[in-house]
Amino acid sequence: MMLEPFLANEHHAAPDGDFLDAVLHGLSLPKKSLPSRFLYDARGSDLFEHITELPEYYPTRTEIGLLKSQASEIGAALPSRAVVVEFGSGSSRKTELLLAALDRPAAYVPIDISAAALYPAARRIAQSFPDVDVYPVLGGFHDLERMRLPLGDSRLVGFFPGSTIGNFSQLAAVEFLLSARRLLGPGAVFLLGVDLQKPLDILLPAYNDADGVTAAFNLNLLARINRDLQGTFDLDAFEHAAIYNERYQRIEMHLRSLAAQSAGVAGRTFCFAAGETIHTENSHKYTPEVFERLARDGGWEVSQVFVDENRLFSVQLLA
Ligand code: AVI
Repeated sequence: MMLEPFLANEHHAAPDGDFLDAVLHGLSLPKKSLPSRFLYDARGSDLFEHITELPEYYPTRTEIGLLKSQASEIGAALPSRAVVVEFGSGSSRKTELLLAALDRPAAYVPIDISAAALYPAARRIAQSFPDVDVYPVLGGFHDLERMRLPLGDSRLVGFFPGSTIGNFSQLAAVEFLLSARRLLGPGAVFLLGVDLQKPLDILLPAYNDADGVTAAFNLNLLARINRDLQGTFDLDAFEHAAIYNERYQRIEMHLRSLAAQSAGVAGRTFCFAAGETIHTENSHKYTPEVFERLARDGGWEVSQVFVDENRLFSVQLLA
């Protein structure tokens, strides 16, 4: 049954002013950078979906493989009659696998900032699982403090697949885990996808695929500035770059200026030296030990870790 939509912190639904402020600020910094959440407009979300199907991009298929092959172990580790709360639920593709693994799940609460993704996915889940009550929540997960889940004292299971936690700085990841702990309440458990460290010959192509889909995804940020903020970026004068930062143990995506040039945004002009970059995304890769410490700082203990046979990706159960 799909229940009436529940609106939480609507103001987090990325108003246009938010994008303009972030771009003007990020391009004024000594090291230019833009928040990765702006990669996901309608075109960016389509390109990301395409990325998840690329042969080089191992995380999605490995995580789906884990949720399928270890479904009975995962189901056995989670409570019966659970209420599943998914953060940044998007298309809810992996949710069906989790709900199918659970013993008589009671309800599903998808939380997403995009109404266009949230409601169709909520309707699909409600149809596929008629015994599960579905409460879609329109809101961002950056400010979980203000959310109140209308669920009484059910046993909650947080779900955050995809290794999106890797896109947060370690500080932001800890803050997110602490907020999730408060939102989900005592007795809750949290199932998260966490990408693992691995050799660079696997990692680098995953973020720089042969067909150039990741490059298009990254460059779409400049196209979006041109579209939405009267930008004048010459897209042919920038290239996609994905590098591994050893110190911070993360993939970084950048947009590199191929020449000395300038570009306008909403009437302001920004200058670029040849080779200068705009840093657009981090994707941290964890060892189980480092993630365990991070989880502890965020108020959780790792209780079980599910890993594929090639040790590419993990699904971590926190309690
Ligand atoms: C959404 N997130 C987990 C992806 C990642 O792997 O960090 C985003 C992405 N960026 C480039 N390719 C995929």
